[in-house]
Amino acid sequence: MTNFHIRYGTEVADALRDGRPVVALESTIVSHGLPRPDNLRVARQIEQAVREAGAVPATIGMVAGELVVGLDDAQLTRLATVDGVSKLSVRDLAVAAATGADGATTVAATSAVAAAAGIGVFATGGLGGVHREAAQTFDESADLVTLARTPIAVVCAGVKSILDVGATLERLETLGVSVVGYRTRRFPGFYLTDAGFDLDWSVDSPEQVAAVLAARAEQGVHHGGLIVANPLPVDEQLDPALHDRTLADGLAMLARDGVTGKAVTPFLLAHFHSATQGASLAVNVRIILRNADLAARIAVAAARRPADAAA
Ligand code: PSU
Ligand code: MN
Repeated sequence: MTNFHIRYGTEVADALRDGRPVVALESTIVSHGLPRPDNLRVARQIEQAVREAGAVPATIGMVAGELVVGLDDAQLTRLATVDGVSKLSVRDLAVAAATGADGATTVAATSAVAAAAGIGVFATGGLGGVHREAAQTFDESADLVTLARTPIAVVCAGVKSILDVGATLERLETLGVSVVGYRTRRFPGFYLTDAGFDLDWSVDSPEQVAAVLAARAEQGVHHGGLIVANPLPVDEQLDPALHDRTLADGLAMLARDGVTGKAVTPFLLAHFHSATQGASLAVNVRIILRNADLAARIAVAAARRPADAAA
């Protein structure tokens, strides 16, 4: 390797140069969040959803130490199928590059890299947040502090219900991360439509999100992340009773097996996928496809505004 610069997929490089809409996508959901072999198929479907809504997908990840914005199909396949792909947060990016690792970027790392690449909109499933028991374990996702300093719109279905949602919303407020509901004033809980908390703000259209981004740019005030919380329709959520049972079992297994650190989130997601016989997987896929579609429509609306509104 000659240098550690970001590598761009050709299509993404062209779109960024021409000011066409681009949507960043994370790779941890592919390598660690979804089971094989569905993960690769879903990763391609997510990109397709972005394309169908008129934007260029830029899935971000690290291949043999190269930080890539816009993985090609061979690179995506590699991160979805080989063993030993590391889960990379922001703090891991340089170490992984210098040691030539294969790695998948979390919400935190994807946001940071996308913003550095000049991409203003990112679609994911659910953010990381404050874990239950965090008062003892101090387990709070780096997604939160990274979004505090990273100017990017993140379309997600709230934070996973495996977390302490109330504590996560409090931390987002402290950290100055904007949170708006998409056509709702209730914060979604990923698998569940409503996590039980009110939101101060709601937006009704991709154009309105683009207007928020434009207002940020024009006000000149430094802003970090803008969370656009896009809930599943009630009839598409995971059955709440099944959800509650599965979560209780998963948390007990976590304690029994002594799982800690960055293994916690993949462990709980895998438990949900197996314990619900794929019901949570189907919900997870619907969430991410809907978010990819909305993020692409936001990127299109932002690119249509006269100034560089996505900056
Ligand atoms: N949401 C999902 N699947 C995932 C994740 C989130 O539906 O795999 C990943 C994201 O990459 C997120 C990470 O940034 O989990 C959070 O991990 P942690 O709690 O260790 O920060
Ligand atoms: Mn953690």
